[in-house]
Amino acid sequence: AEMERTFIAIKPDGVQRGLISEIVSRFERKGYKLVAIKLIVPSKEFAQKHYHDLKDRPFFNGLCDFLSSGPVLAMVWEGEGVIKYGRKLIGATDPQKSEPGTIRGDLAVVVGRNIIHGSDGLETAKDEIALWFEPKELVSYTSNVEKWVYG
Ligand code: DAT
Ligand code: MG
Repeated sequence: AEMERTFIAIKPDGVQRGLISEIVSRFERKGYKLVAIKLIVPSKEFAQKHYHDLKDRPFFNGLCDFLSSGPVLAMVWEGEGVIKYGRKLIGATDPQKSEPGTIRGDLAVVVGRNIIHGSDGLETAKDEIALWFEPKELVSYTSNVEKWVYG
């Protein structure tokens, strides 16, 4: 299998609303493998690094204040096509436009409180994993269900 890794984070709103298990279970049940997980409160400077691509957008400051306002559940998930399909599970950026059945479609209402982040491509996934995790925090292990998920 062509394994890839993506960075997924439950933002402070998702953590405060008690949606950790709901969100983790969607990735887990799909068949993806969890390779790193930690709960952290990012500083504002760290949030600005994470969202550096958006620094010229009018909502950038509020977005970084929000991301650094409380605990974030940072994760790395591994699987075939997990970067693109993870974004599908998450749904459109604006929950008003996210399809029902997606995480944001089912669990969020407005764009400023859309509960979850997922990397949008191979390069951003690499950069975001490197920003949030040290190499030793990424756990490589054999999942015994792999042969049943991938054949
Ligand atoms: P995504 O999180 O789907 O990758 P993005 O990278 O374009 O979306 O934006 C990052 C976050 O910024 C997004 O999850 C919520 C916030 N955001 C995006 N567009 C916004 C807007 N028009 N108003 C307020 N917040 C916005
Ligand atoms: Mg994005």
